[in-house]
Amino acid sequence: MDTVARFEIGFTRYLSAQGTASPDLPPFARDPAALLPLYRAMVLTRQFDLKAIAMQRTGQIGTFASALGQEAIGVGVASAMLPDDVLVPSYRDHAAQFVRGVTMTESLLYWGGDERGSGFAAAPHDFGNCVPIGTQVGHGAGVAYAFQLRGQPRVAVTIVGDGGTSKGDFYEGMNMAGAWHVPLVIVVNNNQWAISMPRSKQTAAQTLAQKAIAAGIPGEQVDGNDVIAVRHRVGEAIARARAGGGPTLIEAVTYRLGDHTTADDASRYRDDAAVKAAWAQEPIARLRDYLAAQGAWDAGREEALIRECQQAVAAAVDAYLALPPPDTGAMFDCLYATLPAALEAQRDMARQYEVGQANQPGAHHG
Ligand SMILES: Cc1ncc(C[n+]2csc(CCOP(=O)(O)OP(=O)(O)O)c2C)c(N)n1
Ligand SMILES: [Mg+2]
Repeated sequence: MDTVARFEIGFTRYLSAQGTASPDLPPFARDPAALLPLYRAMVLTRQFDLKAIAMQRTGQIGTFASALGQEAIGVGVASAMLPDDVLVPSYRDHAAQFVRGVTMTESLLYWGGDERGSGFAAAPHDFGNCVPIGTQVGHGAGVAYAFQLRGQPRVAVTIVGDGGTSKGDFYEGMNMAGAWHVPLVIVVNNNQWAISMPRSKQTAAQTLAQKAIAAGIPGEQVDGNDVIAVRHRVGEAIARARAGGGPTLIEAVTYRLGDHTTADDASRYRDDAAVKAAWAQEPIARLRDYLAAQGAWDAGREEALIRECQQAVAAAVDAYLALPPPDTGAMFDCLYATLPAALEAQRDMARQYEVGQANQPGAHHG
């Protein structure tokens, strides 16, 4: 048999788990001071996650999906984008959203079940959170196709989970992006789990990056716990897409250190030892160690940063709690261009139960 094609999957890491850097750092990362905003964004996300989980536990928001351990993916991806690019996220991408200018208050509104949490003042073209697994890849391909048709030098960036790559939507979206040669970057957050389903049981493929090969587009892996690698490789893919070079798939290898969401208890299906081992790889400590070794960080600055982030989170929570409730009709407004009659009836009924509504059924003393 002759060989008609040959493929390879590359892997990029600059920052080791011990916080040492390889000598060939990309230009943006050569000045440690330039890495401080990335570090801050990761720390802020972690502080936000802690608070959001506490808020779910006390009934102030609904179910919440933490990004614990995966902060480098969101921060690396979003910091490689231009403001005019469009982020098409999953539900675990608030690290990326915050870098894009989405506020923590908007994120809390989303998790509080409020429609106002799906529109972002500072990133008006970015998509809202996508909960159906993998469908955002098709949305991203469509956005990128629109950019191509309009001749705009913009790039769509979508983030999908490892589990999402087992879905038809993923293959279909990626296939169209390849066939149309559109400016789309697909980032796979391979956090090793799709709720309780481990990566090993989701696919027989050796890497998730190689799924790109079938779509005729470049696929590669990066260490998803190395913010420098994520930012650099995603940046290269974005630059290529912007220049007309078509889509790329980047698999960022990381680990979901927390539960799937606040509705999950991961201790029921996974080993403490594996989680402990994964903590030794996590993204924030390695960048902190690197910055400290460069003389760009110390305990005093760490303490001040944590305090500053906690204050920013607290202010966002205050703003969230102070907002008057949305209009009762709002939850129906964004569903259809024209609301079907059955939902119209539900909306009318919901209005009758509005707090403060004089003719509320059950408001006998009104
Ligand atoms: C179409 C669809 N099927 C099933 C679900 C239920 N579900 C929610 S999260 C999840 C696992 C997703 O895993 P992964 O893509 O790896 O993302 P992660 O949660 O790890 O970020 C599933 C199956 C869903 N939301 N959408
Ligand atoms: Mg996953």
